[in-house]
Amino acid sequence: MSAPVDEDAYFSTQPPPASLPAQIAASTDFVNRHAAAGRRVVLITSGGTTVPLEKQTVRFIDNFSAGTRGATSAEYFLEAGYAVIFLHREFSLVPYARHFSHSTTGSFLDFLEEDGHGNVRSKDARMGDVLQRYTRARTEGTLLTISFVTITDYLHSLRAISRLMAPLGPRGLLYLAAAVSDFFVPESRMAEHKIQSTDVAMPADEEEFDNFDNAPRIARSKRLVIDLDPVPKFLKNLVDGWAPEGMITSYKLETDPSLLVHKARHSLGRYQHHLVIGNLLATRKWEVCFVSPGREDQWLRVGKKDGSTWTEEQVRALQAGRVPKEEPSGEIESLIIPAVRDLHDEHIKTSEARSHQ
Ligand code: PAZ
Repeated sequence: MSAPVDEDAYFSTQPPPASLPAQIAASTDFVNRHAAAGRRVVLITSGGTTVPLEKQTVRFIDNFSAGTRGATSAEYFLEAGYAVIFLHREFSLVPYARHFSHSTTGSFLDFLEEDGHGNVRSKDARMGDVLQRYTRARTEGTLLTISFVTITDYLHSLRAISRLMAPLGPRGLLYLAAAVSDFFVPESRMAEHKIQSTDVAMPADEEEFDNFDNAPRIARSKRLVIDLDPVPKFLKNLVDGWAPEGMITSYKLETDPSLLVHKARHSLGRYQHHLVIGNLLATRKWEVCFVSPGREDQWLRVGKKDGSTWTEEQVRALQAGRVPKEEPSGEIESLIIPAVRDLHDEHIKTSEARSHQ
């Protein structure tokens, strides 16, 4: 079993986001209010973290995640009676608005029409229902959205908010769906200014040696070699110290089907948390695998849009990571969230029984 990572070494050298005090104030109020009402609270992480290459950041490394899993899950958790802290990558998908934002073929304005007198109404039948659900979450104060950009912002916010969830005891749930960078450039090695691609601004006698021509009349491009450190694995700290009573669910993403379940089990063994949801990049909207201690692995698979059942051959193809021709009949989060909720019920029962012994 792995020992928790030394937090101080990381958090004292990587500066927190400027908004952290405001995030803490808003989350404290949110958690205390819902804890007093006996409501469950889920902290959802969503979207990808960036790895800046410069302090005054012009360039950064990013990943594919649009935040679909996190934003969709948030809606189902709200429907299931949870209050939701939605810690997401700035400008990634957010609950409710996700249905109309981020279109690759147009704009959210395409969902609206105007009658010639400045009055606007929706052209899309779903908008009324989505707006109602959004308004309910706003009115009841059950959705708090907080954003991050970099891997360091993310880790500072995750640590601060999960520590604040203590008053919830086992009624707190962490649902870690963000695609978190595994590598980063430590602050101490990060360039202050935009990394230059040529030496054009340098005095002639300071120009670097160029292995094609050591006296170029026109400055030529340089290669950029990036040296990244591994991001410390803080999940054990989360389990043991930051949110020890809450239920902790993490996602595991792979692209190689032969690794998925093995890596999910490994993660569970290493961090001793409660649930790992495995998914393959190509098929993540069709199926996921629940891996939890003392239970058989459970595959959840969404139906097909045409209503027919999956054949054995189609299931094998899915599990081999091949994108099916069939559209999913709905959102797989509609299966995932009730199943997580069932495990959370058990977690609460077990914790309460233990505390009465
Ligand atoms: O954001 P998205 O819906 O495009 O992707 C979701 C996901 C694949 C990032 C998520 O389901 C997941 O697996 N998160 C954990 C990634 C990881 O293993 O670090």
